[in-house]
Formats: sequence, C-alpha cells, structure tokens
Amino acid sequence: MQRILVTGGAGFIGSNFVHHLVHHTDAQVTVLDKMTYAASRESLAGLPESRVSLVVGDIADAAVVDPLVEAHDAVVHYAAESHNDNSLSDPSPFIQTNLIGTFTLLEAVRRTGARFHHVSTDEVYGDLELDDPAKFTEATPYRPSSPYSASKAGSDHLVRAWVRSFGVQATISNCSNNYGPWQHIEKFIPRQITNLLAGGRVKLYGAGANVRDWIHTEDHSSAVLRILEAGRIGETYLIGADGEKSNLEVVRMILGILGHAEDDFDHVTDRAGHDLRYAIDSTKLREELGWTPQYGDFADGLARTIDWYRENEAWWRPAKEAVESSYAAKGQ
Ligand code: NAD
Ligand code: TDX
Repeated sequence: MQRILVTGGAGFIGSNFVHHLVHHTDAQVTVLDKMTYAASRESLAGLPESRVSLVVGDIADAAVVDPLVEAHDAVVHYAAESHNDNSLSDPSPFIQTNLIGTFTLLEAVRRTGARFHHVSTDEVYGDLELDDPAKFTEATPYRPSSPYSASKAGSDHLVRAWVRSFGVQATISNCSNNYGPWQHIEKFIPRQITNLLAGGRVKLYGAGANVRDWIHTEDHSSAVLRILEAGRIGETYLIGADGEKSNLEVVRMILGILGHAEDDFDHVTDRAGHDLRYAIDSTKLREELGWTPQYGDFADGLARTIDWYRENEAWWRPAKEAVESSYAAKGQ
C-alpha cells in the first residue's frame, strides 16, 4: 500500500494523520482537500515535498475524484463538515459533503478496487444516560441526533451498502471526541483555551453535565493506520481511550492549568438537541488488532495542547474574532 489518498488531510484530524503516515510508513501521500474555513496549509508545513502533495478540490466532484482515486492504492476518508453547531445553523453543506462526497468517493473506489477506510464518529449512536453503565459497541443501533451526526450515519450506511452490494474493499471506524494540535477554535477545548489566552471568558453550554470521551488525535491516527493495515474488510471498529469527562470537569482543568479560579466561567445558551453522553467500548479494536492508546493521561495531554495554542497564536488569532461574534449572535 504505497500510494495513499487522504481526503480532508488539511483539517484537524486528517493533517495529524498525514504527519503520522509520514513518520510511521514509507507511503506516498496525496491530500485532497477543498480548503474550507476548517482547513489550514500550515498544518502540513514542513512535511517532505517528495512524500506529500496537496490537491485542492471537492470530494463531491467526480472530475477531480476519479483520476485521483485511479492513481492511488488506498483512500482514507476524513473530509467532512464536522461541527454540530454549524449543522444546526445550516445543514446544507453537511448533506452535500458528508453524503454526496462519500457517495462520489465510493463510486470511484468501486471502479478501481482501491482499499477504502471511512473515518466516522461515535455520534452516529446518539447518546447515553449519565448513569448508564453501558458504552457504545459495534452492535449499538444507530440513533443520530443532529444534522451532522445524521449525515455521518448516512455516510456509514452508504459504505456498508457498497461493501455488500459491490464488493468494495472498505472498513469503517467510529471514534470519540479528539483533542490535540491544529483543532479549529470553534470546537470546545480550543475555544476555551483561546478565550482565556485572548483575555476572554470560558463559555459552557447549559449546566456542563454533558460527558465526552476524549482521545488524543495521535491515538486516533495510530488506530486508523492499524485498521488500514490489518482490519477485516466490511468490519467496523470503535476507537476510544476511556477518557470520559464532563464538560464542567474539562473547563475546570483548563482554568486550573491557566491559573484561573475554577468557577471563572459563563453558562451560555445550551445547544439544541444536545447529546448527553458518549462513551466508547474499544475492546474489538484492542483484542482483534492489538491496538492500545499511548496518550492515556488526559491532564498531561491537555496541558501540552494548551502549550501548543500558546505557542501558535499566529495560527488561531486571525479567526478568533469572527468565531466569537458568530457564537455571541446565538447567545453562546
Ligand atoms: P475538520 O473540520 O477540522 O476538517 C475537515 C477537513 O475536510 C477540512 O480540511 C476541510 O477543508 C475538508 N473538507 C470539507 N469539505 C470538503 C469537501 N467537500 N471536499 C474536500 N475536502 C473537504 O474536521 P476534523 O475534526 O478533523 O474531522 C475529520 C473527520 O473525523 C470527519 O470525518 C469527522 O466526522 C471525523 N471525526 C471527528 C471527531 C472529532 O472529535 N473532531 C471525532 C470522530 C470522528
Ligand atoms: O463553547 C462551547 N461550549 C460547550 O460547552 C462549545 C463549542 C461546546 N460545548 C460543549 C458541547 C459538547 O457537549 O462541549 C462539548 C464538545 O463540543 P464540540 O467540541 O462541539 O464537540 P461535539 O459536538 O461533542 O462533536 C465532536 O466530537 C465528535 C466533533 O466536533 C465531531 O466532529 C465528532 O464527530
């Protein structure tokens, strides 16, 4: 598997995966990315030009996708509209990219026989009660809540249908909430870090009881590579690192690391339809493919992520004012 096409490779998780591929394989990597507001060329800076190239284009455009897929042995599909709040304001690009884009890629791999790995989310399973001892497994029924998670659920179903009906060589992974460098400041953890670094205040939706299962993006990357190399075709693998934390706990940790009092935050308007809790049981991935996360200490990973945003202010600062005005307009 020498030539790998990474869609969405200029976004948060995709760019971290491209770095991982360069450091842990000898593959030639092409990034296909539309360079939406969520992408950044800087996230790929410093990678060897002999190994990594960037094609700016839309995954829903068959004229771009078909020749690229033809020229690669494998496709790892990260490209998506990824933010729940945006999907509540305007679902349209989520349907176009997450459904039509995935369909366009599947049609291309159907023709060429390329290996396909589809990167998805635990949000397709809906949410769990706070006191439910259960976690999501590969057998949990789909029950998405938001336009974003419904579009990702639909894309997962397309992949399964293309495997069964057309023999496409695909695997799927559903991962929990990622954190780490290069995450867009619209998302929870980088929003709060950069609010404090910019002299503003932390903004917690509702009471902050909602629980997310945090995983460092580097652990997500190692899991996807493992599945790409050894996963069974047609199978789904859940990726998680036992990192459940309430939003209130995370906010207090960020405030503490940055030297603020633990109640120095604002409660703001809650997200419509806000999922209560996500939790992943990744036993299948660990037992079948021998994967283990390496970044299990959330407090340490969070502190290093805060350092990264402190050191990379030139990257996030230009977007900060517009992101915060758009949240403020919604009372968030
Ligand atoms: P992101 O928004 O940071 O990056 C998405 C990338 O896709 C951007 O570079 C963007 O330009 C590109 N893109 C968007 N539309 C495109 C199109 N039509 N054609 C080509 N490129 C396009 O997202 P992320 O957080 O890095 O998420 C990447 C993937 O991982 C998504 O599929 C998401 O559903 C999944 N995922 C994310 C998380 C998380 O915690 N962020 C967790 C589990 C799964
Ligand atoms: O300012 C905020 N305050 C707040 O309390 C923001 C932006 C979020 N929140 C809450 C909402 C969620 O409970 O924090 C939690 C995390 O929010 P997001 O960062 O928006 O993530 P989430 O909605 O959980 O979805 C993420 O994980 C699953 C990614 O954005 C998805 O792409 C992925 O599929």
